[in-house]
Amino acid sequence: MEAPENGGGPLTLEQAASALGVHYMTAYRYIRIGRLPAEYRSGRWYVHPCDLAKAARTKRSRPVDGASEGAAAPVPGPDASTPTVDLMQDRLLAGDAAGAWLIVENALLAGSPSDVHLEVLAPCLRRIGDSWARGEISIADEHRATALALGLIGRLGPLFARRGRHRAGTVLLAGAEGDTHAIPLMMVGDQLRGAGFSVNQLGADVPLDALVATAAGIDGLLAVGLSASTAQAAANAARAVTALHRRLPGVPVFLGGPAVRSEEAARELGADGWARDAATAVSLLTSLESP
Ligand code: B12
Repeated sequence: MEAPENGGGPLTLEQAASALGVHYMTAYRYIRIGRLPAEYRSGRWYVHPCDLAKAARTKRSRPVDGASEGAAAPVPGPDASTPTVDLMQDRLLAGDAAGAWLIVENALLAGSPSDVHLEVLAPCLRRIGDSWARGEISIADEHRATALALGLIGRLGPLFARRGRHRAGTVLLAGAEGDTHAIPLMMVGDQLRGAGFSVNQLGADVPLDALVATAAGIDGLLAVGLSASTAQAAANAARAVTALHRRLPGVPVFLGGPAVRSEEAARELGADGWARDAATAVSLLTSLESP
């Protein structure tokens, strides 16, 4: 990185880009995704020289906009605290839809849409939920971030479209009655579709009678997947499992979600199986096809 010649005062975007050795549009993207702190005054961006070193270090060790820097940022492991997850958390909490989408685009250069779900958005949302639970952010902050994450997941959805052979049978997905958490189901549904399953997605908070009636009306129902994020939802899911087994014997019912922590816990609630995340859910459903 070249030392900027401006006497230590704030740098224009062009000066900052030149000091970093990148195109000014790249520097602008660094600002949008929170990698380069900057101030917007009278229609121009200004960067403090002491913030340049941080952006330059990140550029060498883990490029965020791989398209312009040669290599894409590696997609982090599950729940890892990495620059990608940090940056996404920062942009979600700032309510910056464009900046958050840039991070998604960059992560897609290094990994699949499934990686973006499981290794960027899911850990980020969990961290945001934990911050709220610790009282570090307000419920409004959490809601803003969640609304933005829902938009990102919606934009990623078509990328899971599967060309070629589709698998036989339909998987019915639903949130347990009283459970308003829809994102886990969206991720599981998209990933099952990506693996070639037909998915009938009912979303969050499905009343028990409506769930059973819908399941009974599906030709070639392969399995039902229920999600539970709270203890009350897990109790309601157990009732749903019993009702589904009674009405549709032979159709397996799977459980997942943060309130069902293990295979053992799922079995205790009457379920036929459990998956810790959407990728494992795909393996579970796939195993039904190949005895
Ligand atoms: C976003 C969010 C909300 C949003 C949901 C918006 C929406 N449209 O989805 C809103 C604001 C509505 C909300 C409400 C509440 N929430 Co909330 N929420 C969250 C948060 C921050 C993120 C959830 C999420 O999307 N996670 C990311 C997903 C992808 O991860 P996941 O849920 O683990 O899902 C994966 C696996 O579990 C698995 N999986 C999930 N379902 C299934 C199903 C099947 C069949 C299979 C096979 C696999 C599977 O695959 C998924 C993808 O890999 C979490 C924090 C957290 N730790 O998760 C809290 C969290 C879940 N909420 C919590 C709480 C307490 C609440 C409220 C009670 C708060 C309140 N006092 O009002 C209410 C509950 C209302 C209700 N009756 O349901 C707690 C739950 C604690 C508990 N176990 O009881 C959490 C953990 C926050 C915390 N740290 O305390 N919440």
